Amino acid sequence: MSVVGVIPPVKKHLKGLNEIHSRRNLCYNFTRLLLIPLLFFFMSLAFLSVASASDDQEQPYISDPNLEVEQVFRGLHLPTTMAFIGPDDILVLEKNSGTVERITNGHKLLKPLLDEDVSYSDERGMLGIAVELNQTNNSNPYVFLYYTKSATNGEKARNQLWRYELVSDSKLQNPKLLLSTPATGKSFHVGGKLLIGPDHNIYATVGDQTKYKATQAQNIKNGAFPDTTSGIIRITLDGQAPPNHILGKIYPLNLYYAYGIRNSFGIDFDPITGKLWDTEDGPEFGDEINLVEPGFNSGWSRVQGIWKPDKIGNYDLSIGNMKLNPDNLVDFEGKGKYSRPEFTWKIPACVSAIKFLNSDKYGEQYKDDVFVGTTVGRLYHFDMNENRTGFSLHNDLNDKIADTNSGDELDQILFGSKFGGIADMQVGPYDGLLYIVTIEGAIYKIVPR
Ligand SMILES: [Ca+2]
Ligand SMILES: [Ca+2]
Ligand SMILES: [Ca+2]
Repeated sequence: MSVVGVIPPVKKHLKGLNEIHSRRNLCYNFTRLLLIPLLFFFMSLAFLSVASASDDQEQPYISDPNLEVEQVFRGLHLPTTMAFIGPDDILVLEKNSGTVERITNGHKLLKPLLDEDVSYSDERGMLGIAVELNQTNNSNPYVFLYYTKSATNGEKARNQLWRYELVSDSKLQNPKLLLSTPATGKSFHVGGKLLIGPDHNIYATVGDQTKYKATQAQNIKNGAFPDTTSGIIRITLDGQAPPNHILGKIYPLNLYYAYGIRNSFGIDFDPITGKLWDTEDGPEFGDEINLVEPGFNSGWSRVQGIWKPDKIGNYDLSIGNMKLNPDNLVDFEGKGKYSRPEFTWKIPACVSAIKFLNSDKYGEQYKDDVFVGTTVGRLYHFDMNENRTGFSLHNDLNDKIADTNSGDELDQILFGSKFGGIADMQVGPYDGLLYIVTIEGAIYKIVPR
């Protein structure tokens, strides 16, 4: 999901325009999907259970015959992400409604836990959730939310991280603003995926917000000081900068865990090594999976995937030369370190969520493996290499590059398909199963047959 809002009108930019449209067509775009939930509502009247309709090619499926897809719920409106608060008890966000909904035992509560006034153009809206259940004695669980607060009398729209308390499993109260990032560019590449780390800090992805070549966090040496965009932000549960700053002392550079990121909808920690991984979306090329060490520089806007972006009009969108060791990057006095992706797609794969399966529910062969969802309905699976610094890949993928999107080349990592647009994935903390929420409004779980 990418794409600029302003399209250069001049004829010589037609190639760029076509590429913009091809990207739009390749990756689901929230704006295009406004009508789809309605469609699915009518379809859901016909299908009570997805799993039983296995002969229908448009139903989601897993290629391993020992596993199958079961529908948990259908009928959400543009959900973006979810979090468990108990067994069969899920909080899920609706992007445009600005609501936090609760699905308990396959039923949605009539009244949302929260209904915020959000700006929801394009990739803005109610975007991120993380839950910290185990607070100190007798205190309420924390629910963290990332959303685009609507413009109000004179105040511009802002992308904000808030902390709420979950009271009686039914209300979100005592809001505390932890972080406010400028919604300065266009309304794409907002990010907003949230995650609580093993260090009990909260991590948030914030894309470049389509404000190109603006800051040092986009590897522009004479650019503006980083402003919390184009990175992975790490902040304490009280909204403070963690004491062990990575890239510099000055706010908000002291919040950055990683930078050089164009657009990300997925982060997760390896349960074995405790290291962070992300997925990143390129423009017309170069979607990525990265091992994100502290101070990781992903290279944008100098490199995406392993290719240098070529200029079209004002925007670097089309694929340029291979750039394995990009030079002239911003390194914040040696503290930032570039590394190439552990996997990259030459043609957009439309990557979204990334999840480590920290359970043996599907057998030993999947335990602690990586799963990556896409907004075109594909689900990928990766075995880790021996020291878990990358993936175990063979044949055409030995070079860490998917040159095509064909099943032939991707066979070894293609795990499932036809999910619609995968918005988020979670491993159920109570049953160890992989749960998938789709842009079309369904929640699925993968179960052993
Ligand atoms: Ca990168
Ligand atoms: Ca495995
Ligand atoms: Ca290859």
